[in-house]
Amino acid sequence: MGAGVEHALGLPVLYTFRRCPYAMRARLAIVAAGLQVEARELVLRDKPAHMLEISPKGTVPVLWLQDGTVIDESLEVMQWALQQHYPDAWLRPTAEQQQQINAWVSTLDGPFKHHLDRYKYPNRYNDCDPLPHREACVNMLKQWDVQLQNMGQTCNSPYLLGGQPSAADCAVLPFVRQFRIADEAWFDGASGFEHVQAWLYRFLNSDWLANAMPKLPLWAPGAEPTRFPA
Ligand SMILES: N[C@@H](CCC(=O)N[C@@H](CS)C(=O)NCC(=O)O)C(=O)O
Repeated sequence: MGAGVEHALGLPVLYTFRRCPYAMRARLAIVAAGLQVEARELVLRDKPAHMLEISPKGTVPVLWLQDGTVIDESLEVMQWALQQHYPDAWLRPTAEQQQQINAWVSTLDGPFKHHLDRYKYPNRYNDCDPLPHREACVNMLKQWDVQLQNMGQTCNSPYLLGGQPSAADCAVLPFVRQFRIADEAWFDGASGFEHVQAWLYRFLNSDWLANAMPKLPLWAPGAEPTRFPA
């Protein structure tokens, strides 16, 4: 291990990139659980050697616990955070609901992300027309729209699994937010997924999201450690 990379604050270390939806998923769960970590903000084109040493696959988020355990999948970081402290105001999924969450996560991390990248960054791909990819994302948004519509029959502010937030909202939110950012005016004026729009706007105005999205200084070995949340 190189110098200046140890757990300087006595807290777990989170390698993170502000805009990455997977890292956002991890930060949202850490905030919801009321935990604190040392956040090491990076840029993807210049990943810290220590991060690559503990997680050679080179994706964020990476959580490095004080006992040396490495958790380098966003869903597992989310589960770790919720195991430390389950938020009082959150719904606890039944086994059946957990299966539903897992299915949604597979959709997000698989086809949704595939089409989102091609919609948002068509220039990175050969001969890529973004609009069919936007349409493919919309078709997936519509399944969450039906779900939110059904949940809204019993409460005024529906979340994906009922009247309270859960890991489902935490996992889905960063991706829907990123989909909107690709063309905010289009998203805000689009029809066919109004329940998803209303659900997203509630989060966009929430302290939860604001607290999970601070602008952090770039980390380098030996840098002043940054607490997250502050
Ligand atoms: N399955 C991983 C995926 C994480 C992922 O792909 N993160 C992207 C950033 S959004 C990344 O680090 N990509 C590496 C790179 O672009 O070099 C997870 O859920 O944590």
